[in-house]
Amino acid sequence: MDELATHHSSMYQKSEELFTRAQRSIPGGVNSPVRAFKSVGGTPIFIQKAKGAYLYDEDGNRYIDYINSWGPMILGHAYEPLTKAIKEKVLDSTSFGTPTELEIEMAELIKSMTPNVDLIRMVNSGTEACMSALRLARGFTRKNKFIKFEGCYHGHADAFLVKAGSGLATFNIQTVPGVTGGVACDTLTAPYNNLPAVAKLVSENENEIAAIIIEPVAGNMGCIPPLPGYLEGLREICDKENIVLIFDEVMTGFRLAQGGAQERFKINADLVTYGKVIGGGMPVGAFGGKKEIMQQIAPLGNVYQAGTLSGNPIAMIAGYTFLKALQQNPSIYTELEDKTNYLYNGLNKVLKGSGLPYVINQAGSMISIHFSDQPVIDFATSASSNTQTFSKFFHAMLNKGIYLPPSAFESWFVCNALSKEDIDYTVDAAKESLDEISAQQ
Ligand code: HOZ
Repeated sequence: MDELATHHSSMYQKSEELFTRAQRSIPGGVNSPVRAFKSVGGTPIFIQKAKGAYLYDEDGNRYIDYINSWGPMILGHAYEPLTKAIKEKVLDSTSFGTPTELEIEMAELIKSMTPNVDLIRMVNSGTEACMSALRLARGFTRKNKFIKFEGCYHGHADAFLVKAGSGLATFNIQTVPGVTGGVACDTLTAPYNNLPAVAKLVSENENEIAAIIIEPVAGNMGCIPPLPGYLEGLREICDKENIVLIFDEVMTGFRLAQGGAQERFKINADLVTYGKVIGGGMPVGAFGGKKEIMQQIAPLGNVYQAGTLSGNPIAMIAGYTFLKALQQNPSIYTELEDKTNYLYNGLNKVLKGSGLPYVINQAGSMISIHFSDQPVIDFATSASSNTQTFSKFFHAMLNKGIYLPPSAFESWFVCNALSKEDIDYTVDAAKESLDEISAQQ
C-alpha cells in the first residue's frame, strides 16, 4: 500500500499489538472476515467501547461510527434504556431453553410494527433466518431452485454463497470450497435491478423455482437502491409463477421505516427475514410471514427448524426495549433521513470539488460512495468502481477519526445519535482526505 493507505502507526500501536496476538489464535485475527482490513490494507482497529455516535479504540482514539455494528445501532451505541434492561434481566439467568412470556411480547411487537407478518420465529442470526426462510419456501412450494441476486449477501449458509456480496466481493471469492456443486446448482443468479434477467430465468426453469430472495435495498455491494418498478416487477413475477418472495430485511428492517422496506416501497413480501437490530445488538435473527407458509414450520408442520438459544431472554429484552423505543418515537425516521440527506449534500459538494469520478447512493439512512463514472445499479457497476481510491479514502478518513466500512462493498449506516456537528466534521474530513488523494495523483 502507498503512504496514504497506511496507518499513522503511533496512533494504532495497541491495535497493532493486539492484531499480532489475535492472529496466533483466531483465523486471520478476526471472527468475521469483513473486519480484517484485508482489502484496504493496514491493521484492524480494536474497539474497546462505544457510546452514542462514537467508537473508542484500545489506543484511546475516538471515531465517528458509520458502521454501527453493520446496521443495528440506529439509536447509537450503549443506548441507556437498553443497557439498563439487559442488566436487570440478566439476574434472572441467561437461558432457559423453555418458552417465556417475553417471546410472545416480542412477536406481538414485531407484528404490530411490520406488514405481512402473521407468524414469526426467532433465531440467532441473519444467516439462520435466511437459511430457514429458504428451507421453508422450498418445503411450502415443493420446489428446489431459487433466485438470488449477484452481489446480494444473505449470510453464509451454503446455498447463498454463490456470486455473493459483502466479504466475498471484498476478497474476490468466486467459488467457496466446501459448498458442493449439488447445493450450488439450485442457486440461480441474476443481476440486481434487471427484471428481464429474472423473467428469463423463470421461463427457463418453469415450475422449478421456490423463491426469489432479495435485499430490497442492497447493502452488501455498497448501498444500491432498487430502481423504480423493480420490486413491483418481482412481486408480479412471484404472484404469476407461484414463487415465494423473500425480503431479506436484516439491514433494512426497522431502519428504512418501522415496517422496513416493505413499508417504505409499499411492496408485500411473502416471507421476511430480520437480524441484528431486533436484538438491539445482541445475536438475534427472525423469519416471519404469511400464516399459510409459516404454519409449515415444525411443530405445526414438518419443515424442521430449531434452536436452544432461540428467543434467548437477554436477546429478547434487548430487542424488545430497542424496538419499543423505535415504535414510540416515529419521528426518528424523519430525523435519520434528514441527517443522511445533510451528509449526502455535504459529501456531494466536496466530491464534486475533488474532480474525482464518484457516485453517492442513498436510501433512507443507508448511504455509500463508489469512485465511479457511471451509475452504480448492480454488482458489475459496483465492482468496476475504483476500489484503490476507496482504500485511500478509507484510511485518510480513519486517520481523521471517521470509521467507515473497510470495503467499497458495504453500505454505511447513519445513527440518530449523530449530530449536525459530527456530520460537518465528517464532511470537512472528507474534503481533506480527497485533497490528499488528489495531491498524490
Ligand atoms: N455485510 C455483512 C453484514 N451483512 C457484514 C457483517 C459481517 O459479515 O461480519
